[in-house]
Amino acid sequence: MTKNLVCIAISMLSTAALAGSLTVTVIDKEGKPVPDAVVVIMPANKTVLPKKPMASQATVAQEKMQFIPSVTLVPVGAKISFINNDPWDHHVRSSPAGMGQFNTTNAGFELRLEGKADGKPAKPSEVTLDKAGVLGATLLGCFIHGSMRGYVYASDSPWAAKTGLDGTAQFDDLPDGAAQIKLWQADQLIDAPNQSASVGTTAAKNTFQLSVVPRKRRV
Ligand SMILES: [Cu+2]
Repeated sequence: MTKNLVCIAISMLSTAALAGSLTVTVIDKEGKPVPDAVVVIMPANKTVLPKKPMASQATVAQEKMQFIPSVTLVPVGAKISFINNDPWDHHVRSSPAGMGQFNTTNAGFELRLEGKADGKPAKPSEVTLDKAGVLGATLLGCFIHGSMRGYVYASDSPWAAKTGLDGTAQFDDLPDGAAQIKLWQADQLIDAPNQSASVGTTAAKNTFQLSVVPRKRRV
């Protein structure tokens, strides 16, 4: 009986230590919510991991001259499958996003993706993001279709999320204590400075405001 009570007490304690919630809101220069921004939390306590880890595999489809999703968030070391669902070919290439444009000196990946034949499943091509320098944002483009733009963001912190349509990213089981918050958004050329948060019994809220209004995606 006593032993059981101790067990319950301990489990309540450990739940409390993991109950820190943090909401990060991203708004643009005009105060409107920004979806598809990547929020990375770096807690001072690195021993606690999320209950639901990020998937180490993701799929980026090419459909109607777009990368879907336009921003893919994965942990470093993840595998990405590229699937061409268009009937025409794509020639996907990558470049560190901070460079602003593609150039020939960077050693990104290149994938020739054949158009999907009628009635047949598209063949996926896989890339593993295990190279040094893959951390952060990678710009995806296409040699054939210059308008195609997409991003893959590789996070080395297990605590990372994309903002939803309401511009928020919600973290519910962060370890208590200090944390740094890093923001990345495709149209924000100069990264906003990191913010500090204090995760604890009261729900923490942080807001980032971009210095730009993100371009609307071509539909
Ligand atoms: Cu293309």
